[in-house]
Amino acid sequence: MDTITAADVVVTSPGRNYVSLKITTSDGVVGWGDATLNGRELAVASYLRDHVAPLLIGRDAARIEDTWQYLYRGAYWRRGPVTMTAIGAVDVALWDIKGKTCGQPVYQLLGGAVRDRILSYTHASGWEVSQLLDAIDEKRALGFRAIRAQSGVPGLDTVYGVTKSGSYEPAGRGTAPDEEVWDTEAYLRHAPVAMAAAREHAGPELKLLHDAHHRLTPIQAARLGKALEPVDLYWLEDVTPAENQEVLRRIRQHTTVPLAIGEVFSTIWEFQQLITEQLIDFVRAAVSHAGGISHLRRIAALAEVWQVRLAPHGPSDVSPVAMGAALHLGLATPNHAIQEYMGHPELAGEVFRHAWSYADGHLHPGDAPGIGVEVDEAAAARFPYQPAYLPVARRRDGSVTDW
Ligand code: GCO
Ligand code: MG
Repeated sequence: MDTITAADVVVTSPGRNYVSLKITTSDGVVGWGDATLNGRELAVASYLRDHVAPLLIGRDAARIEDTWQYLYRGAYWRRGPVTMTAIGAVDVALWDIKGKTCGQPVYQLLGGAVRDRILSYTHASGWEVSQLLDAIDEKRALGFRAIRAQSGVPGLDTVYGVTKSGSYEPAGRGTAPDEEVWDTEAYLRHAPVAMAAAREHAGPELKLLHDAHHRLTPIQAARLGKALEPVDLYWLEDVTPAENQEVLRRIRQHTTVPLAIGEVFSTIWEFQQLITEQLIDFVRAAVSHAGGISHLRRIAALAEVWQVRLAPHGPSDVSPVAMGAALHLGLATPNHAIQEYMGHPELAGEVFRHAWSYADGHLHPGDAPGIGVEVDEAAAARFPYQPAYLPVARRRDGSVTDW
């Protein structure tokens, strides 16, 4: 029996913070998992170090499902992003170990490839609409056939997903979050104009996506969906906070725009109503935040029954380890639709070496045994943790709203 002999947490900040879990076995096999939770990194690091690592020592590394059940059902206080990210890291590290032990890429252990490559989308943003159109051209020149378009909003100084210059990164370094002013009405006036310009510029074939980032009430979401119907979006993302899943029924009554939701959800139970009532078209959970490959695979299987498709979250805060895991799952999952690929800071390339690759608008996990992503611990040590937070948004009257 190959038992777990060590479980170590590596926190590093090559351009942004990442938390990785390293599991070592008695046979000397090392598996890596991603435990990054943007702006709450040290909570997951502590959960793993203080409450999970001691329980893993001596366990059979091959028993991935039993370990998942032990950490989920065995903890009375379960669910929630911190717990599920910690479990996800253990799960991915154990799949990595199983793949390395068998000498197979993980997608082979999941039943083998059902597609040759994975369609990916990236981000294009511009403060002015003309800058957005240039950004779309740049991304198309890199081969992308699916692009998420975001633009600035007249009258606002900061807008989710867009910078006035340089590249966009949601988390800001510092010991407290930046505060932004948000105006939903201004956004609702401008977003349809910007997206119509993007469609007119790009022509009919480009898959265009847009992220409303949880800011709308149900009736505002319905109106935006209707207004965007002529744009023929591939999806409209996170229209409402969606904690109240009932409200999606109202939105569906008014618009046929495809809806994508779930990057902040971490269990199948949070998706249950959304999927079984066909209130969404795409499940956006990340491998790292939704309990790893073992759990996201179950969410995908439930979604398949209801013709809902999987489209995992893949911003810069999903580390190259979780990106690799998502690609193994995507290659082997029939109802996988598309993988978000925002990219990582350049310095992250010094810490994470990955077998997965991008070419011509598509991603592939590669054929290295396991997940195919290794963490260089010496390089990681050169980039110590730096406090960073996602912004907080306030309305014009000063009250806090959803970011
Ligand atoms: C996306 C997301 C991200 C999140 C970020 C928060 O669709 O990629 O909305 O940009 O804001 O991952 O940590
Ligand atoms: Mg999003």
